[in-house]
Amino acid sequence: MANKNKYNASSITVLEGLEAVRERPGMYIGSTGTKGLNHLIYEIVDNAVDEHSAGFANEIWVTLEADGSATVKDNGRGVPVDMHELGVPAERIVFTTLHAGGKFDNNSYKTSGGLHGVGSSVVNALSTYLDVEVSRDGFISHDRYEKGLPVLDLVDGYLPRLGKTKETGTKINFFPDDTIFEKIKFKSEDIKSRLHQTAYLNPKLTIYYEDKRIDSPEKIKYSEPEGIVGFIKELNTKSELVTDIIYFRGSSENIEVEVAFQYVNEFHENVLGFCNNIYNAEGGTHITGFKTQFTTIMNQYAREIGVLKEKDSNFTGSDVRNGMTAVISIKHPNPRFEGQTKTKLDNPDASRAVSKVTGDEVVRYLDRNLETLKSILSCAEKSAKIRKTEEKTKTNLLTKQKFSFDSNGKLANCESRKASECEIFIVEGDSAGGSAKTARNRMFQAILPIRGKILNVEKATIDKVLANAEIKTMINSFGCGFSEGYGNDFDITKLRYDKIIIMADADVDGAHISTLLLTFFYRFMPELIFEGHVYIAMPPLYKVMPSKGEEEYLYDDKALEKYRKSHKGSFTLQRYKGLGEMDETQLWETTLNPETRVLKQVEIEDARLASSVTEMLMGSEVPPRREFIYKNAREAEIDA
Ligand code: TSJ
Repeated sequence: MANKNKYNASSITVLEGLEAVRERPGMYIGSTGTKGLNHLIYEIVDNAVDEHSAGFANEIWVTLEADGSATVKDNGRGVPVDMHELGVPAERIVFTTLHAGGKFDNNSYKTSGGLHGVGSSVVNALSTYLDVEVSRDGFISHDRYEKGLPVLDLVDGYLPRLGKTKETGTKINFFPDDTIFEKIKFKSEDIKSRLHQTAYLNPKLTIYYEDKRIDSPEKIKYSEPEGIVGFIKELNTKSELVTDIIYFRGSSENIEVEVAFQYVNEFHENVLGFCNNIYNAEGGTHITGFKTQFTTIMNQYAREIGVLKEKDSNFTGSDVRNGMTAVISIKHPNPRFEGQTKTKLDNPDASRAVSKVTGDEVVRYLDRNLETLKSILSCAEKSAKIRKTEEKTKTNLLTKQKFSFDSNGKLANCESRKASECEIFIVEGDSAGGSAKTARNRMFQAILPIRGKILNVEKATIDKVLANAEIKTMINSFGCGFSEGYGNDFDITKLRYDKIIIMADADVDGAHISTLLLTFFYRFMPELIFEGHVYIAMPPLYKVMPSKGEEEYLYDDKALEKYRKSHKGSFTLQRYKGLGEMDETQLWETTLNPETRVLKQVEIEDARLASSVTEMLMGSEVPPRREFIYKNAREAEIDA
């Protein structure tokens, strides 16, 4: 052992803790794919944001270094470096103890939520090295870890010092461990969008982003002094506005509540919840507190000004939110999360606090802004009207079309009735559908060919959606109904297939179809995505047949480039333009056979993204559309 300062009484537990992280990384960061990798940066940045929330840092620098490491720096007080329990500098507790924080920490709004906020020690455990520089008390103190363990000797009980300074702050540089992560290339688009979101949620914070991995480094300054009002502006940039942005804040039960919302001329709602700067994909008590209170208020107003008469029934919650874009951001001293992905806020006091502040402030605003009140109520009236006709349409459709299990015209069902082993492939085009029907294992694989482009459900009203032949067939094949703002008939326990696999060509049209299908699932059957039932088949782009050696399928241009570089000798290259070009054996090997195929499991962010870009994709401007699809169609993370 190189030195005696590295290990002491507490290091046994440290080793055990860090070993647990390295053995089961997914438990701590969600996955070992690109998403989990990016989480390392978010986790470190969240610490700097905490320092900002505590009132001490107003600038954060995030740099993706040319060598593949990441640097995060703030101008806060600097992590304490003085001796802590058992002769360890406090800084080492932060980086080696799971769930550190709280002990010597008087910041009451620690970001801790779900997979996030797991502690800098997790990042440390999953990095080949992590280097720390703390500027405080006049010195720059240095520390360094390898695979989570400290490698520097203390000097008279102090961390080694790199020099003197008048500044204060913390700087971390780390390199993700490539024996843990499938890939170690941070995804700039995801990181930028997360940093931008953080800037919206912290209007007094400036974040400097730089990507030095590319030839001409990209530098971006994220500063959003308008806060969540700016966030709403961005979310609504492409929409026709119906009201001004309504903004209010307040606090109750030691919880800070901040809300901004605006109505646009569209038939859906987009209500986003954040707790301590973390997005709550599954919503939670802050959202329900807002919704319940808002519905009550709007029904009271509607009766007061006579929009609803005595005999009329109340507006539903989704009526009064028809066209609403909202951001609800709360700061909670002790958040708890539940749900599939542990992103659903669970604290009952959050519901009460948001409800209280919303009750006071919305009434204060609308009493003074009658035009806005009328606009909102007219959105609600439109919604109620459509809802009532649609309720009829829906009952008609569903009663007329309760199909028996396999009487769906084009569905080639599988023989098994055990949902847990069954798969359904949604295949674009009749010819590919035909080949897939022959190639499949009919025991457990069903094929549903769909023709052309299914309806864009973001644009259509529900009766149009339900009248669409492809969509009707899908709903009936899956067997679990569907849910929409106007009622929920969805029952996931009735789902007939464990995997719903979208199979489309690896080209622009294919990407478009996938986007439309994801939008449909996201809007009408979101549980399918939440519970991980939706997949995208990743057919290969190429097959290489070397004069010596084994044939191989290659899934993107990068793989081909790599193959060209690493492969010596000649080879024949076959390029697949579409699924239709593969023979049955090839289709079986590359796309159908569970042993050899490549599938991407759809995550809720993919679907949200699909939903928000559908409009862009459907628009008439051709250039951005192509660019988007090309960029995203093949960047997908592949889970073999
Ligand atoms: F910058 C950064 F993102 F890399 C980063 C900053 C990473 C990590 C793991 C921590 C921090 C960080 C921590 N910035 N600022 C702090 N502040 C403290 O840890 C701190 C400082 C002073 C006191 C105090 O009570 O005097 C308490 C705390 C928690």
